Amino acid sequence: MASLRSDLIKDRGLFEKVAAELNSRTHFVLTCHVRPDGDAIGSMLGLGHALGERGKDVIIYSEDAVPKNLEFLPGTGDIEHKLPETIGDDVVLCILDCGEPGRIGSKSEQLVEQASRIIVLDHHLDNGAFANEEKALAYIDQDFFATGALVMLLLEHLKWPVTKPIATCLYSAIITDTGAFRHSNTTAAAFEMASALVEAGADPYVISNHLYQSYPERRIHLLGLVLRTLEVFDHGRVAVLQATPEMFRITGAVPEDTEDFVGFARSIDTVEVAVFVREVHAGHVTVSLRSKEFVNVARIAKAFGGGGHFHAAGFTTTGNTAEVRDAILKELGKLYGEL
Ligand SMILES: [Mn+2]
Repeated sequence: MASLRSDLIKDRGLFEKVAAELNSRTHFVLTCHVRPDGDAIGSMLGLGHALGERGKDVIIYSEDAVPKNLEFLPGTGDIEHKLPETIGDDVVLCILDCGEPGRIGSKSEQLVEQASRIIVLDHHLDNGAFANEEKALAYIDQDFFATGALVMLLLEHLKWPVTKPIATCLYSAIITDTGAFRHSNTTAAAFEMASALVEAGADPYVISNHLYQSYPERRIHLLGLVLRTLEVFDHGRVAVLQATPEMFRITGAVPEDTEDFVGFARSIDTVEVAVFVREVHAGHVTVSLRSKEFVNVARIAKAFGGGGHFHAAGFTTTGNTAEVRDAILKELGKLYGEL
């Protein structure tokens, strides 16, 4: 039986070109998008370990710090957060989980200019940012559930061994981007590849404990206060949670502590649209929006200058939490009527 995962490669020619470059070149700079997540860090480190084990010279660069719950991934201590003036001659720049140079951060122009070759491995919507860049090979396919999966297929194609550190990084990438196999992108191939990574040494229990069971206590104190703000509208179709500056002050929590709070609003059976309104400093509000089926929350976010995907979007604005909540409900009514 053909492997489910080899069916994922649609552009064999491009895929093989990318693999050949990884194989033949010796100097690499690996990077990913700002505010990196498990797929960005996991795919970058997974590829970094593999290249390093082939004796290649690898710099791993992320403008932003590694989130606390990802610090366990092998190699995070070697990630550079400052870039030297020049990255050297004949360097291949590999951009992972990011198809837009601007999303690398403030050093994107320097990196793109100084690289002699650019490899883009990504699964976000391709806006053609590298289409006219002659030195770029951009393998971008939205049907991939994680960039880490694309990295794994390249390593298999090259017959490079998937060691335990590589397996740990790539498994974490897949877990993160499939929402631990709960998102709509979860396929049989995702399970097949995760299974192969567990065989190669990834420990699902240890990794899940790091990813989902290692929060600071203050997060749960903040969550307690936030859950008490729950309001539902439109016969339970819309749920809103809020965090005020006072809640952050009382609990000592920081913005990162609110990761996926919107998921608690979304988890109500009747809910179609979930809203989390976060005001860390008075007057500055960040909003997370989620939907389950038919509401395109990116349209709502766009009305406030933000963006995102159909089922997950967000924006920042000014005002207090109550004002912003009212404005969102009004916009939702304008776009969809009563849900
Ligand atoms: Mn990703």
